[in-house]
Amino acid sequence: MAKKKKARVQFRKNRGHAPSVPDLTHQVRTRGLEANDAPTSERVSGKGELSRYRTIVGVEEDADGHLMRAIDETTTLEGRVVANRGTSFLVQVADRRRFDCGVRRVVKTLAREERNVVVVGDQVVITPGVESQGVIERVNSRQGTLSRKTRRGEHLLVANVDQVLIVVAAADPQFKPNLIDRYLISAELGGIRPVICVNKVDLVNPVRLQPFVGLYSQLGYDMILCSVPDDRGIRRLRRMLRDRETVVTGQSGVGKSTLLNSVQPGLRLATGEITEESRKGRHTTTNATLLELDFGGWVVDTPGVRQFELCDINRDDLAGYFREFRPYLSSCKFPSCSHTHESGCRVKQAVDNDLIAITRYESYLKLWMGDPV
Ligand SMILES: Nc1nc2c(ncn2[C@@H]2O[C@H](COP(=O)(O)OP(=O)(O)O)[C@@H](O)[C@H]2O)c(=O)[nH]1
Ligand SMILES: [Mg+2]
Ligand SMILES: [Zn+2]
Repeated sequence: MAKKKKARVQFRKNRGHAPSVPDLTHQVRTRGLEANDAPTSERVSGKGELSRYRTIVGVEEDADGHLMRAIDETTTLEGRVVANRGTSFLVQVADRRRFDCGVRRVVKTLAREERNVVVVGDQVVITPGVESQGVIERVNSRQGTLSRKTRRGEHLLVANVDQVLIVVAAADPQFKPNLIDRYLISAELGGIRPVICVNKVDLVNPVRLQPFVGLYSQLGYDMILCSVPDDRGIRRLRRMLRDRETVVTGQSGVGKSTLLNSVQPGLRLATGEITEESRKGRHTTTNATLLELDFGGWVVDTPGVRQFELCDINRDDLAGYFREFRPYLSSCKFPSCSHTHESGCRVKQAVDNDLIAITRYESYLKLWMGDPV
């Protein structure tokens, strides 16, 4: 450990910018400390040397907090938080071993807010211990997150996801286009690409779905029609999940687990059980679980989160989340138009002229009034 300390003192003598921490630790490990002992001019012995040198010198300039944790790569492992166990986190490392990890106190201290210090999906660095125990030493910065608003603030459900698979059923439970719109807004809020999956198409006459497929495709959303018994859409679904990090969301009973099992039988997710508890909406666990796909990528199952709450969305901003409303929003007669009852409302005119689908406008009204869908 003394060695590491010395390295840090040496870094402070230098100036410049480091692109990232891993480069630093790599340097320390492969070249030892001699790189820092020599004066600048002597290190610049070629282009490669120059860039490598720069990699080292900037370390203290990065005020990100990350550098404060000079992590010894020889004793740590990179991993992914796959589940939250309440007081600890399950972390999977590259060789698929899993460790039950606590969180180093300094990580909590460096975190901006205590609620979301570590969340499922985080890329972390751990020190493995005995008997599959470990300690989370660092949480890498997050790319895409999905959160739920609660009275106590934002609660991150999952980090580092690229897309949301919105699953609805063509029937059983009843097809609800309004629910799709609600999920689409959640995805837009989180900055995550939505994909709409209509499952159980074997239960209806496909002609009935045509208007909805047409509508959402025209709006530019990716849509996929599936039926597990008919093996319809499954191959395409697999392609859409490959090498991506996908959150699967949708009402209970629409077939999320069944779909995932047919995409990858090895997952063996429990299906069909609509427990008394979930019927009554008494699910207390909102913890996401990450499942790794054999063909590349991850899917996130979010039990107990039947719909993302939207209580924090400002009514005035709501219309902007309906992408086809946007061209009309600035030309309503009243600048503060709510597009619900006003005269001279361009949005309502567009609905009358079939330029905006009535079902989408209905969704808007429901959300505007704060109705449950
Ligand atoms: N007819 C039909 N039934 C399905 C299909 N997919 C799932 N189911 C059934 O729907 C029920 C609920 O499925 P499940 O996967 O548990 O839904 P989840 O709650 O969304 O995970 C189960 O009885 C499944 O067998 C499908 O494509 N067609
Ligand atoms: Mg399920
Ligand atoms: Zn208006």
